[in-house]
Amino acid sequence: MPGRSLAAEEQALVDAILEFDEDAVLEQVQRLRSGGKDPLQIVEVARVAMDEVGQRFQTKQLFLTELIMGGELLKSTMRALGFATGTPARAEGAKGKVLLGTVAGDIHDIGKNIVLSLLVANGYDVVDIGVDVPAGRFVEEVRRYRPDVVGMCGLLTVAFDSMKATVDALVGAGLRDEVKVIVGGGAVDQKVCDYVGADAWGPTAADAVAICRKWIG
Ligand code: B12
Repeated sequence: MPGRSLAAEEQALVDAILEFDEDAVLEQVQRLRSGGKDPLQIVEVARVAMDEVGQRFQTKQLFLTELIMGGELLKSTMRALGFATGTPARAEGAKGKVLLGTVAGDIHDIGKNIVLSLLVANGYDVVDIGVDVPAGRFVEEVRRYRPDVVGMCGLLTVAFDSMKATVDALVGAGLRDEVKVIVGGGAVDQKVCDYVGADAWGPTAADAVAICRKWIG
């Protein structure tokens, strides 16, 4: 949540996550909800904490077990907020069709599942093809499902090459002109978007919906 400092209740949620205290996390989430805070804003507060967990992991102040605990804690938070946490999922919606997956080599899916929940809530027909999805599988699913939009998620640096490989595979299969491609997750930015050859990227799940809305109504 760049550009603004956190309110006391938001900071309390960040602190509870950094202490890996699930009861306190759920209590703070409840408190923020009762105070009228939007679930998506709460996700972005939780993201501040997860960025810190990631930093501490990188600098070896935390270990893999704690990274896993952080992930589980975040999943409980998402469940408490009413977002989907499982894969794969299919929802029938009246608007356009979106194919969503985390690219090859990457299993991070918490953010992807928020994007999924939000698209479904906004009336889109979404097929979630899960995590660690090879380029060829994206191509197969585009052929089968004929989506308007392909959404790729990836948090690892190596995921950027997988995203590029997926776009290249769509070009190779003659399908690139039939779909719009959007990328997101963690460190994805405009540079990554250009590198992989996507049409757009979004910093948050809400952006994913806004961009799909612009493209397919
Ligand atoms: C939780 C976590 C895990 C969990 C994941 C659980 C799960 N089911 O997803 C576990 C423990 C499994 C894990 C494993 C690993 N992780 Co990890 N992980 C994280 C952590 C702390 C949080 C990620 C997260 O869920 N954030 C919260 C969600 C809500 O944010 P988000 O995904 O960015 O999604 C938001 C937006 O980006 C957007 N969005 C998401 N997807 C999409 C898609 C589209 C199309 C759009 C438009 C928008 C969009 O919407 C969301 C809401 O706004 C990050 C740190 C970080 N800064 O992200 C490290 C991090 C991503 N992990 C990292 C690493 C190194 C690993 C491991 C390699 C560790 C290891 N040694 O095994 C493995 C990799 C496994 C693999 N092959 O993928 C590094 C990656 C470094 C790099 N540059 O490559 C990070 C950055 C930590 C760090 N600083 O070192 N990890």
